[in-house]
Amino acid sequence: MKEYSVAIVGATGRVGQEFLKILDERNFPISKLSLFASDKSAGKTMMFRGKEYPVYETADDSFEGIDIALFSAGSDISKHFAPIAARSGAIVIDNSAAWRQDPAVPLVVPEINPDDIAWNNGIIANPNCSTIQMVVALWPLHKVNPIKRLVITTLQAVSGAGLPAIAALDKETREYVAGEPVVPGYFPHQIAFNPLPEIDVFLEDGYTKEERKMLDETHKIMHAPEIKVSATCVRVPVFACHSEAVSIEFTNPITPEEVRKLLSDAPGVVVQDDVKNHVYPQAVEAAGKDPSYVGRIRKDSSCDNGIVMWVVSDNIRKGAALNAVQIAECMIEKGYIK
Ligand code: L14
Repeated sequence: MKEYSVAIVGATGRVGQEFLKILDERNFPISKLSLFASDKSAGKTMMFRGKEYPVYETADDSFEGIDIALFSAGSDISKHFAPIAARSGAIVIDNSAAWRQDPAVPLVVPEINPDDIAWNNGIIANPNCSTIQMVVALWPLHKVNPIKRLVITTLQAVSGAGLPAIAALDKETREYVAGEPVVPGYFPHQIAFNPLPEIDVFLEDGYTKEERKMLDETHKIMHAPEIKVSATCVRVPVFACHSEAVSIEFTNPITPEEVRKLLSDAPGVVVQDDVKNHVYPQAVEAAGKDPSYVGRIRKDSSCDNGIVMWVVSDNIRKGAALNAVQIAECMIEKGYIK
């Protein structure tokens, strides 16, 4: 099997760490691995397949000879380095929001729109975590019964905001349990025992940018700009996995049984729906796993042709590192990476 020279930009971050784990788990064919991060993390080392790798500061000349560059280091880094990497011949798969709405950049979930990869110019965008886990479960339904409207509430883990946010929830929880004053360690307010309806920046219309991404990215991935979307994205004191309540209005009637059947056959989706036995997706069970789990599938009592469901997935895996690695695998399979 052909092997590839792979670079990870943002290797020491939460998603970077998961990249290493997933590349190993999936036996990704790597001839050479290069790890990059900010100057703060340069000089550290990371283990991969039993070998120690140095972490270098990302620089303009970091990408010579690289076939695949997996980016997860924030939008500013991606804006600067992704075009440089692409120009030097690498395929960039970028986890940031920097390129997702660029008309020249495909935004891909392999279970949904793998064919969009074909028109890439060297950069492929990986969607937002909350959007990915939702659309893998919406697509099989939308294909048979077009979706008209979505109303979503997300409950998002602190891991999405990275290692300092994980440390903050841990620290604040210890302070609370010790009866000490809880000092906010990362978010604008205390996150321990306190949901915050604020993820990413606020926009003019009162929505946050995270909420806006769920609208824009759903449209682009599913090629369905007509779907109306309203989201409320909430940070909750949970370490891993985003949970989402999703209300879906369809064009035609649909029953919970049909939804269960369609989702049972859908790639990347696992139905966990047996409420009599208290079976439904839970963050603590989905952590570290690949699928998007769906349960609490029921008729929406507030409209015709409506379904409500509960969707849980590991935001660092399907929501970030896993989806990006699946894009790379898909590109290898289709022969897009020389
Ligand atoms: O657009 O939970 O990829 O703070 C990455 C961080 C989404 C939100 C993105 C978080 C963001 C996420």
